[in-house]
Amino acid sequence: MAQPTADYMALTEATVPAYLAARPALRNRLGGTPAQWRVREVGDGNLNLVFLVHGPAGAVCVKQALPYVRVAGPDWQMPLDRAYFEYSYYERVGPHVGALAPSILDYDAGKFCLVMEVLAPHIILRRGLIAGHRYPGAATAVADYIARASFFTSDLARPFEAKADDIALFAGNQATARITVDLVFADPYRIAPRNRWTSPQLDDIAAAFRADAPLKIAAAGFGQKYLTCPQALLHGDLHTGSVMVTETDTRVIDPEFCNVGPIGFDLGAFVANMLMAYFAQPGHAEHPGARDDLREWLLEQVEPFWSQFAARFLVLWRAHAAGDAFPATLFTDPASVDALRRAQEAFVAGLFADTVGYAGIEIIRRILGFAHNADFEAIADPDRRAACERAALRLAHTMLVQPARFTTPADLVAAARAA
Ligand code: SR1
Ligand code: MG
Repeated sequence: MAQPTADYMALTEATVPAYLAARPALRNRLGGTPAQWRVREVGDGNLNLVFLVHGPAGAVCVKQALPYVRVAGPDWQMPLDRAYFEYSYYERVGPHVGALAPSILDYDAGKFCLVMEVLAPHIILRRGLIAGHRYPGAATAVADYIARASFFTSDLARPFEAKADDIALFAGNQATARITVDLVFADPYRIAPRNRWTSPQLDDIAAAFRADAPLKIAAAGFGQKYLTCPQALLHGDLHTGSVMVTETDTRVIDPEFCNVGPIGFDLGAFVANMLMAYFAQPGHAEHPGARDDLREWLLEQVEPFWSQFAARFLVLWRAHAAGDAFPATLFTDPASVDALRRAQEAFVAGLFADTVGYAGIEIIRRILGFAHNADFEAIADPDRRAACERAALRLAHTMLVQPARFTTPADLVAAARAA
């Protein structure tokens, strides 16, 4: 399944119309004739082709896996089956998150092609933040998404057999997990050919991190947890580039790095990317202070993000405890109900600790590793960029080596300000 089949060919703007015309439901959705369809390849992520196709009656988005890492070129080969895992993830999570995910219209196993609704007039959250916009409901919508997706795929909501099936299925998504294992948890802390950073400005801190034993132990511990703690089905790459927004609507996309793992991994990815947006704002400011209000707003998102996640997760747990973990039948008398409430709160507090750790790791890998993010990359002046990145790295370091300092979102906000 992973390698190109006889049926596989990478689509182009020229071949997409014939491809869609042969799939009746998609042809009908677009309307008219293939000659009338407008096709644009818009993929700007690291891995895939993405085509937007507009016809007289409607539109579709076609996402196709390439047999290599797009941003690196054909020398970095990559199996195609990430498209299948992305489709499988949507199948499982879609019913629980509803309109927080795009509607999936078609999956073609031969061409490793996923077809979904076009999200318009949505834009990528990261791009909107770089442009200086605010999206009032985005952080809480993503929190809601993670709470629903993780709770309903955990042992709290389902018999263990269902999660065991997910573990077995998504264990096959090894190519993306390998990328995470290397690029997120290891490479930023060692000399690795794919690493890069703003140099020479950050040479000192990159070297210091590589020599920092407590930091490496902390990062490796979270790496081990990523591999050994199958709490729920994860999105696996939930940064601000995986969220599309309007002023009033939020959708989570691109779950091809999905696997079963610790819930804090998704939470931490989102928090880290909001924090990086915060640290990057001075680099985008048209004049000193021009982005101060937006910066403040970005920091203020951490608290409602966390509160929404925690509240939603606990509400779901209290209402839908149908799984083999903490069987509801054990907690019916008042003393047990009370004890369960305390255990639930302790569990969520543990998720917060994981969130802080995984957020620190995400920040470090986006600045010192291979896959950088546009928040910093779009700052043309390297001195200015490095100043923003250094502040983010300082915070990330504290998050990993002094985790006891972070028990509430307010701790995180205060430390970000101080950094
Ligand atoms: C080679 S892929 C690099 C990164 O892009 C994806 O979006 C993931 O974040 C991955 O780590
Ligand atoms: Mg992606």
